[in-house]
Amino acid sequence: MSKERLDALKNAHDKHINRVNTKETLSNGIYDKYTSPILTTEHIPLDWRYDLNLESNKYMMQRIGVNAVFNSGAIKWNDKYVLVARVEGWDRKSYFAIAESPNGIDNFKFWKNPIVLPQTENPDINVYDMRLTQHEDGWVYGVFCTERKDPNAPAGDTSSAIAGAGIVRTKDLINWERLPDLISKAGQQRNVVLHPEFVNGKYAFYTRPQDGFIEVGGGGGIGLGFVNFMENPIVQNETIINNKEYHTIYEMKNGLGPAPIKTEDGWLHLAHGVRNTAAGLRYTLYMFMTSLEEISKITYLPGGYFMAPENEERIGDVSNVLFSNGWIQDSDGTVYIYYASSDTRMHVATSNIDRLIDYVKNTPADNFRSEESVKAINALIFKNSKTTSDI
Ligand code: M1P
Repeated sequence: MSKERLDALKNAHDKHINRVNTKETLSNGIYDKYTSPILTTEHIPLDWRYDLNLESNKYMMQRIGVNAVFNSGAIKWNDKYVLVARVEGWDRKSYFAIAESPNGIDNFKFWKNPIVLPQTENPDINVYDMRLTQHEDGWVYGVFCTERKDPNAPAGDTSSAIAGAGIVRTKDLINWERLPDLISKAGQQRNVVLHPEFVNGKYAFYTRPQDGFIEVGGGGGIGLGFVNFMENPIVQNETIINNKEYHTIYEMKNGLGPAPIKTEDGWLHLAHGVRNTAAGLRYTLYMFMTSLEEISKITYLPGGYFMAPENEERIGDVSNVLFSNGWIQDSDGTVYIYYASSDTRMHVATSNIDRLIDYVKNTPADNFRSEESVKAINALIFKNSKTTSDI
């Protein structure tokens, strides 16, 4: 009986990880989405979850469960599309695990073991959302959120936590060296990302200072600060470069996604914006571009969201959420945008550098009032009336 069950589990798992993913038809022209998620709990190897010995597991029951696979860093490595996924167990603890695909779209398979993350003197309680940066200093850095119980929480408060930025680096994605956590003036930090180049000889970090664990409070916005030495990462001159703003898709908070991509026109950024609704927080993705000469200067900021949860993406552990902390630019200009839906599963969308530059440059900016939005539509209708006669 359990032998049959084991065979059935193996078959189902093989089918799942070898499933072909196809492009959805008729996209919005900005990017293409795909019909299937690329990483789910079903992708987790059976030997991470089951005791495969029929004697010690006569019912072939799952011994260790996985609740969700989401928010993944991404890198092209040895010709493979590699994700450092956030895997969350039934016990609520997240950890990192690497999955790779030959084409970036499907056939993602986890490496043999999850990453064993070295610890600092103050061990992490929970870790998540690693951003990978291939830095010009020769290292691949992983910057992630490390969460620990708030030592000042009143007795009986068993939820208050402090979020900070943990840092690791590697040259092979196998051996990870832990560096000290980022030190900044903000009470808490999440969504911290390392810029891939030195700026005036310093490391540049995008930050998201916040007063509380969920609420950014009086702070917030995407910040930029500088660090002299990664071995002693103290952020200096942290300033906000992209603030939260009333009546936008990032009214309540925002945070940078993956490390930016360098183009001839500027640095392309992908970020998430959060607004409140009667049904809770809604997370969507947006883009902006910064100047090559002055990376703190935003040169283009399209209005509204770039990507929002659709159909089944809307539903999950934390519904109505899209979150991205990984993308890959290929040598032919293709950009693989890896995003998670509703803190539950991973997806891919594809675009290319030219399309994304066109998007950030030519999408009307948010002018913060309905009347202005109508003006933008009417300007487009007018332009079309002059240029198109046969639609
Ligand atoms: O639940 C949605 C997201 O919430 C957090 O993002 P932020 O710090 O911007 O609110 C993160 O915990 C992220 O992992 C999660 O997907």
